[in-house]
Formats: sequence, C-alpha cells, structure tokens
Amino acid sequence: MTEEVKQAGLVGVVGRPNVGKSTLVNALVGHKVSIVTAKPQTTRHRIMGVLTHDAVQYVFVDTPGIHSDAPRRMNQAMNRLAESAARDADVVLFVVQAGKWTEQDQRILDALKRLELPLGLVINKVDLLKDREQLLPFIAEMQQRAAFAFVVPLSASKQDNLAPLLDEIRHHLPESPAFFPQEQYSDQNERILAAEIIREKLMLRVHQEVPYALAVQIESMERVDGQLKLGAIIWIEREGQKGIVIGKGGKVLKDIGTAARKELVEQFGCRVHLDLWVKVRPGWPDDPRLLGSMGISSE
Ligand SMILES: Nc1nc2c(ncn2[C@@H]2O[C@H](COP(=O)(O)OP(=O)(O)OP(=O)(O)O)[C@@H](O)[C@H]2O)c(=O)[nH]1
Ligand SMILES: [Mg+2]
Repeated sequence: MTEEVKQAGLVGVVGRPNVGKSTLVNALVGHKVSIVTAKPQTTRHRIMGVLTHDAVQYVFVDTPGIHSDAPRRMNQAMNRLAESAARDADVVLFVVQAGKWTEQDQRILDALKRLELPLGLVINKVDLLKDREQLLPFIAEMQQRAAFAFVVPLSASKQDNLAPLLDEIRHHLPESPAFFPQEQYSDQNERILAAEIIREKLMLRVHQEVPYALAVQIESMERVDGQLKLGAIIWIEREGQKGIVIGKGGKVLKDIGTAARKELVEQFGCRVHLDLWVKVRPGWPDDPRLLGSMGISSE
C-alpha cells in the first residue's frame, strides 16, 4: 500500500571529502545509490537518493566533497556542483566527522551560512570515538560555530541514530506532492549507474597507484535477449598507468571486470556481458568534452 505524499523536498548533503556523505545517503535511502570507498573524492556527480516514508518524500542530494585545493577543471566542477546542490535545497545537512574539525570544514561552513537556509549538523562516525564522553564537548563546540537548526550525532556505516535525523529533516520540508514515483530510489540513469559501479571497483583495486586520474565512460549499452551488453572505457592520464590497471597477464583488469559484473547483475537483475578497454588521454580531468560525456558539467 502506498500512501499519498503530503510533504516533499530536497535535502542537500554537503561536507569535505571522505566524511561519509554517500554512506549516509545510502543508509537513509536503504539502497546503494552512491558509491563509497575509503578514498577522498569518490563522488563526482550530484546524485539523488529518494526515500518515501510516512507520507513524506525525502530527496537527498549527495554531492562531491568540497575541497579548496582544486586546480583542475574537474575539481572545480565538483565544488560548483556541491555548492549549487546546497543552494537549491530546502534544508542542508552539513556532515562532519565526530571529534575532527579542519580548516576545510570551517570554509564550507562559512559558505553554507551565507545561503541562509535551514542548516542541520550531522556528526558522523561517532563509532570511531574512543570515548563517547568526547561527544558532548564536541557538540557544544559546534554549536558555538553556527546556529544549527538541529544537531544529530550518528554512525552512517553502523546505521545508528538515523531515525532522529529523518524526524528533524521532516520539520523543514514543505507541503508538496511527490517528485518521484514512490518506488523510485535514485535519479541516476542506467548508464551513469553502470559507469559508477565499474569506477568503484576500479578505485578499490588501483587507487593507490593511480590516484584520482581514473574515469569510466560507457560507450555502448544494449539489451540483447534479456542480457545487458556493456562496453566501457577506462580513461587514464598516462601511458605508464596502463600496466597498473591491466596488470600482469591482464589479471587486474579481469578482477575489476569480475567484481563489477557481479554487482551489475545484482543491480540490473539480468545477465551482464561487460567489455572493458583502457585508453590514455593526457589531461582528461581538464577536458570539458570528456567531462560532459561522463555527466560532469564543467560550465
Ligand atoms: N567508522 C565509520 N566509517 C564510516 C562511517 N560512514 C562512512 N564511513 C567510511 O568513510 C569512508 C568514506 O565514506 P564515503 O561515504 O565514501 O564518504 P564521502 O563523504 O561520500 O566521500 P567523497 O565522495 O569522497 O566526498 C568509507 O570508507 C566509509 O566506509 C561511519 O559512520 N563510521
Ligand atoms: Mg561520496
């Protein structure tokens, strides 16, 4: 039974890289809508995760982590994406790590305050605190920094204390019909979803050696006799990175393909045939055309 949605709105999820924004959105929505890795700068798109619950539709907008050291076009585009997602929101969640405050956090907070929108503070990763008693002074310190509409300490990865956050958010969402059909939990099209799944497996496997200079582009996608046939290009910046991504006898690329295919089968619910190619394009993170074709607008 679906019940009529009476309240709906956009919830911007903003913070520095690696604080757990995507983990939080996935946990709140109850589906993996956004990829997660232990490395900063995992999210590159603005991704909507939708939760429809108790006559309320929450549209969470996951964003790339904002970072001030952004010399490349791609990084600047990511920062702008995050800023515009915050501007368009009905309520903004500023995500920080429990017990940790950096200059980067301060800069983001200063920018968010200027938006004059309801701003909630999410203190994530409380499970990492050695001593829970550290939490109260940290909350008090945060409340000195801004007049937050609410403060919720939680653990996104342990799914601890999520319900109180939804409750707080609900108070700031306008009366509105639903934006998305109730069963829909993401706004991503299948091409981006497929590319993201492959990029996650790639990052998990070779990020150490090829930091940040990785991108995945779906070149072909068709359904043939109930099977999804995908052709994807892995873009790297330098010829020297090819050997790392492909591996001895093609082993690394094969493992990435196997891991990606497994998750693609789960997500798309059908058999999947995946072809991966590795190509070199020097300076791709500065190439507006390639960024555009990957759904990253650099304008
Ligand atoms: N211990 C702990 N780890 C967490 C928690 N939430 C997220 N993480 C981990 O933190 C790392 C970063 O998580 P992401 O969700 O990718 O972080 P993000 O803020 O989306 O990062 P970017 O997309 O790079 O900006 C991953 O290794 C997560 O598993 C938490 O509540 N507790
Ligand atoms: Mg992320």
